[in-house]
Amino acid sequence: MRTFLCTLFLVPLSLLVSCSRQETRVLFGHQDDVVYGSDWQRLADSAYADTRSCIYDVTGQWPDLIGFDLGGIELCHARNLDSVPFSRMLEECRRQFERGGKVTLSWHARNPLTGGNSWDTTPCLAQIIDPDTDVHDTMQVWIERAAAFIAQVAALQTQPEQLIVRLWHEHSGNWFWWGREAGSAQDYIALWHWTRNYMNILGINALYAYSPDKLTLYPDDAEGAYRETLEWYPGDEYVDIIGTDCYHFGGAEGINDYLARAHRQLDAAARLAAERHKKLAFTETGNEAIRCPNWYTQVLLPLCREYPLMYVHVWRNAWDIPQHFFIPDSQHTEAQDFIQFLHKL
Ligand code: BMA
Repeated sequence: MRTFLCTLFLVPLSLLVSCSRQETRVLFGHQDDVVYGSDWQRLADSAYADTRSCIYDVTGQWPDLIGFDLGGIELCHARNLDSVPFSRMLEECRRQFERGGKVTLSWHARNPLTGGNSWDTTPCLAQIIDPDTDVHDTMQVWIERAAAFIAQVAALQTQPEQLIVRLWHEHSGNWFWWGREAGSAQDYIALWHWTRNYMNILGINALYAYSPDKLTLYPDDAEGAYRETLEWYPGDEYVDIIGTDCYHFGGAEGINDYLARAHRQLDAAARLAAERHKKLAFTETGNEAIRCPNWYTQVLLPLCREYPLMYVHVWRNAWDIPQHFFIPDSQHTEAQDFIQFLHKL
């Protein structure tokens, strides 16, 4: 009887513990996780009967979060800029939502003035937001096309808050046409509002993420980072998740530099998120080709533990670029470290 009572008492307790751990766990995301890896691809147009996953291959667990990019949707391309068919993306979003997972969408849109890619920094932002220009009309059509696809993804959700739409990311850098040097903060915010308002017109049910990258506009201290993060912030009604993108460069010698930049950016994002009652995320990070041993448990894990993150997301294991990968495959020397990292995250 005593054993029975103990068991009765213990079961709910253990359930409680496992529930709260689940709720507070930092989710881990990987770009294009289920459509290709460094040495495999599922890029045919047709839907596959089953799904392969980079994360599942190493850990036996499906990814919490998968990232996909919409670059190319603005021109009605059948595939995105990394050759992922949009039909397949939709199918994988459906499967991910049915497994209870989340999806994050980014958009490497082309330059609407030149037709060049996102990295064509020919200035166009001021014209885009001027309603009297042709570029504005082009952008309106592009936003409509992106929103129509996002609406299809959003409609596949099976649970609340499964879809995250990350608009106009890494604007604080100078590599995208919507970047900091392309126009004023007001121009950038106007583009954000326009895009987001159109998503509202379609009644899209999603969380919206704001994610600067390096912060170099003001003095290299905490206040400077916060000021820059705040100045381009689209506003409380437009944003649900405040994040930052920060990559590790340069192998083991780059650890200190990475940690310094990541702390400064995450501190600023965390402060703004706390003030505005928003969720916080490490929206992109990674060490390309995992060029230092135990990077996941020794560098990324302690960093993530310092912040109340909803998720941390790493970029793709490219099928098309050698050494452009961010999680190890099962044969890689860092596979065990990655598994440990996910257990402890
Ligand atoms: C970059 C690289 C590119 C890719 C782009 C969009 O960081 O991975 O090869 O085309 O993201 O996914």
